[in-house]
Amino acid sequence: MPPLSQPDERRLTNPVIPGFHPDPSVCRVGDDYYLACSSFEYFPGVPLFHSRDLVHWTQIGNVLDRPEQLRLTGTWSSGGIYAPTLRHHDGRFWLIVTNCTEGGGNFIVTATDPAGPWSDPIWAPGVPGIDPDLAWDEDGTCWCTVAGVSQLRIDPSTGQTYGTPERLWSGGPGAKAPEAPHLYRIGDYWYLLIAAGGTERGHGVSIARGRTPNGPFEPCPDNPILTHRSTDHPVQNTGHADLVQGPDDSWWMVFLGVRPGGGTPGWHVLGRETFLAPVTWVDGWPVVGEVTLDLPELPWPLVPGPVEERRDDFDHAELRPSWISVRDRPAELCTTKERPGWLTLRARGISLDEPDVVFTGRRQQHQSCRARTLVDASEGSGGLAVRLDEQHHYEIEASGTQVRVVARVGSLRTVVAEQSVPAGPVVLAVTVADPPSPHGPCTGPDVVSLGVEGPDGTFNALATLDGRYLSTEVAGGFTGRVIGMYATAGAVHFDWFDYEPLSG
Ligand code: 6LW
Repeated sequence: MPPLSQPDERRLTNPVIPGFHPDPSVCRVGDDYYLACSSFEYFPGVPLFHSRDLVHWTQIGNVLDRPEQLRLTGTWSSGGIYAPTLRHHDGRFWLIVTNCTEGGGNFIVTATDPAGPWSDPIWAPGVPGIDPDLAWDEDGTCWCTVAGVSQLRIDPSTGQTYGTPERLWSGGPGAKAPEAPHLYRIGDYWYLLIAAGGTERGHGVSIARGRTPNGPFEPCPDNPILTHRSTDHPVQNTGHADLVQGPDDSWWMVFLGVRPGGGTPGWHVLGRETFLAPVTWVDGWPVVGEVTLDLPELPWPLVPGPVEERRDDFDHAELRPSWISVRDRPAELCTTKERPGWLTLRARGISLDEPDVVFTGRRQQHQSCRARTLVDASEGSGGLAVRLDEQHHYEIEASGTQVRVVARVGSLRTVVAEQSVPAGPVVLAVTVADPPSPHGPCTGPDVVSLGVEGPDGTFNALATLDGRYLSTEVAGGFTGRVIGMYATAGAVHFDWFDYEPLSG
């Protein structure tokens, strides 16, 4: 394959954490910043990032990486883990989060090192609903505020709640889904930051302030303080935010947004991503600066962290933290120990349509990219898939000396192309690229080509498919595309996996 130009990942660009990384919650401890996101039906759950400059974020682990912490049995797509709040208090990291799976609920985990290990869950059955927040007042009382927006007192070390939830704020007139509350003591006020308008094109961020953590709260006269509703801004659905101070103590906001592509109504395929915007204060209210794809120069030194190697050779016993599986990842079904230097997946179901498919992938983080993997399918069937959920995925699957491209869109499932390949390991490849010009109102956001590589590295596309069917606007839900390896029969071995960004 010819060499491809690589984008410079050290530029000051938004999103600061691209790909399906929604509901960011951030906290600062001295010179270090930590940020956690939602993870839904994927295991391990709650990716955790570290930064020293708010722009370059390195994933240092996953908060929920043991089955005792995270049971996703029976979880539907976009069920599971919603909207964590990450805080540092009294020398410990505290994370409160919701498992929306039946039998789940709200729970707290704690750690002294954010890279882990995190504790087993401390369940808080008295906390209703979703989007829990933790805030401590001056006398050490901890308040848990949830979507709605209501609040109750909690002992975070036991999960015990006191009293019944008190309604704090409806989010203002006409705003549906008041959610994602975060409560902060800033100067003389307690500020209640929320999202409102729903997590789609109407999304926004509003704020209110009061003299106590329990209100009464006075809404900001300029609410919503952030929204891109009814604009043609390239970043849409902006909302679900958290506030943080930069190294120079200036204020910043992390929030989720999407980058729709194609004609009308626009399709976003990477899920909800984490963005950064500057905040100033006017008359005791935060004012959110312009959201730009090229961030302004920062008044503090940049500290780029380690960047993940594009190739994973599967030479280590533990998988990188960016690898995620659907629902669970039992060692007997996903291991690098069986054939050293290879990842072995052992099938449990018979297709990617099943919610407990054995699939290990990474988020698609760039609007154009290429993924490749060397597969030995002599003992089974499996391959390389672009997955939005169990009903929306494209894959190229090898089985002995046959490869085929399968497309699943809603209730339709089609074998799009089939071809014989020589016996032995084969390189399967997927390229996501801009749709062909000219663009019209009906043009999709991108095209997904699936094929095999010849011995000289030439890419032979078996099929090129419209990317809109693997978008949130078609599939629904809260996640984004994940590209990865899977097994649908027997054992399938993967020697390496490459992911190359071809654009931002
Ligand atoms: C989350 C809610 C939201 O619980 O979407 O955009 C939900 N905001 O706050 C799922 O991520």
